[in-house]
Amino acid sequence: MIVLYDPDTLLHDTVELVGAKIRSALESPARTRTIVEKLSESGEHGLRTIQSPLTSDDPSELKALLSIIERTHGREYLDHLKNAFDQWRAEQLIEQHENILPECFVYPTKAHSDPRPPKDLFARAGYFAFDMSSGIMFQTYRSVIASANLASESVSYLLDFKHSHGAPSVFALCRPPGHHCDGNRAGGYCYVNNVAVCISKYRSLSVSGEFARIGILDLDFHHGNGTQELYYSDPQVFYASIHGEDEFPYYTGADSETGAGDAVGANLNLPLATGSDFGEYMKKLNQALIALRDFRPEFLVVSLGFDTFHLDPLGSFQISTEHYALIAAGVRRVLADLPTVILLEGGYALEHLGENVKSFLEGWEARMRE
Ligand code: OKP
Ligand code: ZN
Repeated sequence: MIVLYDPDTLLHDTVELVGAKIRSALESPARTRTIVEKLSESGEHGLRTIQSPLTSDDPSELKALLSIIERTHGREYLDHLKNAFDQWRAEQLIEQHENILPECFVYPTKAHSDPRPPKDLFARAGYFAFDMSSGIMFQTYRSVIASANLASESVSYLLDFKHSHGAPSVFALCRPPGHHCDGNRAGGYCYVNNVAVCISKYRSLSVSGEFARIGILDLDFHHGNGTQELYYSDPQVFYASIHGEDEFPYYTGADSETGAGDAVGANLNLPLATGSDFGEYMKKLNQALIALRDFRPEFLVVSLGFDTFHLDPLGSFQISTEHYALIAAGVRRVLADLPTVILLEGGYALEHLGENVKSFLEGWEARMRE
């Protein structure tokens, strides 16, 4: 399988709050570094390095990517991601090596439901975020753009390979991840929704365009609240997620959330009790796969998190390295002829992340050779 990587995704390196302490964020450049190292040493996966449009000589590449991202994210939000750090520097609120963390968040009031962006820089950091796991440092924007570009490029690769035999698939080593953010809010280490980038790109390139039926399978330990929100009323997009029950992001992910309007029935949440084992996980996975197959999508995006691993610091399922091959083969068995883009989301057990990714890719490809 083709694996896409961009060294610019290593630049973002921020902090998070744990208790009352500020620590290096678990979502770190070392995650991608260890995966790339593992995949290069085995050599059997087609690792390709992509150049971010921010470092390209051709300005039309950046313009094209931004126009895809802007189908999901507001201009003002994107400008905030791009400029907030420099604005804080100009006002001497922060040192070059420091990080912006939001503090005051928008919350429901009886007076109004949709407040305008505030002028105050501290307030703006909170307006454009829903939690404190979305720090902004001086190179955050470069990684966010590189990550979104990998998502976008994965769709180009996929469509180029459509004539090759069997259903093509591409794996993008996105970082930062994307499934927690919606159009105007960062959170849960996410800034731009890479799944949405794939979908917009697919709609812009494919023959079926806006009429394409698209499936999303979210296998990260955490519910993809951002992705769910973006497609909640979209009857062309089916979102299925297996995630830890009552875990972060806490306010979404219940099985009662089934979609809105014409899209009722196109959202499937399968919360799973913390501590669940592989057998319990596979029951939910098969439910998700059958629902996706019955939706008859022509294109699939997998949000792939490895924080379902038994040693993950942020997850609590009992899944081991060998299980990832079985999970991948299971997906491939039920959704056999679907062109698929796989996007990296979470996974924080650094010492095992590389081998877990390898196991997944081996399971995926073994199934393809049958
Ligand atoms: C992102 B993804 C430590 C708590 C971290 C955020 C979890 C984000 C998970 N301060 N809270 O879905 O893997
Ligand atoms: Zn996660």
